[in-house]
Amino acid sequence: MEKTIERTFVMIKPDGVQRGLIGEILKRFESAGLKIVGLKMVKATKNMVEEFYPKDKEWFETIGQKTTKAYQEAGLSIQETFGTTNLEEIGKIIKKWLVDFIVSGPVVAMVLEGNHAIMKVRNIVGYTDPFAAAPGTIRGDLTTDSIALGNIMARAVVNVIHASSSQKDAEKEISIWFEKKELMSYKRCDEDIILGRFLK
Ligand code: IDP
Ligand code: MG
Repeated sequence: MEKTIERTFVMIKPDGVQRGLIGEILKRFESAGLKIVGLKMVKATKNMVEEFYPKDKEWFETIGQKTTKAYQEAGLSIQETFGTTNLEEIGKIIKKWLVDFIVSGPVVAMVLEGNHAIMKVRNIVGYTDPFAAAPGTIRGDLTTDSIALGNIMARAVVNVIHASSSQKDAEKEISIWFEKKELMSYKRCDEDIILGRFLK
């Protein structure tokens, strides 16, 4: 297999399932030429979701940074909502909201395979904050929540979908949600065209 072919983990969050968006989302990935190699509906446990989302300082701070940026742009006070401006502490508070959100209903877990699949899927998914996500992306087209509103209401941003953001995360996330035997190997009938192999 070509070295640029990757596998990535994607989860349709409870809001996406409850709004009947499973088909619309699968269609976007399938049309882009990504191959579904694992797929199931899961009611996740708290432990599983806590393990799934990172717990390193760097990740907490990245979340804190996104929040701070959204707050500055909306002219709101971080201190007032979170009682702190420390990025790591903000990240930890948001992770708690996030775990409660993900266990609130069934999710659809999947593994997608394709050329540069990790970044390709992130591009199709769009930016974390649906308010700032580009039109054409899943988060830009299919929802209107925002980081500012989520924080004011003390809940996670309701943004339809999760996708791995690096090779390392993809490997870890796939292993949390899927057993090896649940991942399939097969050939899409249009695979040679999608990957340009028909020219060789
Ligand atoms: P990503 O889902 O685009 O990779 P991350 O920074 O990894 O974004 O955050 C994970 C999830 O946490 C987001 O998809 C969103 O549901 C939630 N989240 C992130 N930042 C905030 C926030 O500032 N307030 C509330 N929820 C947030
Ligand atoms: Mg992430």
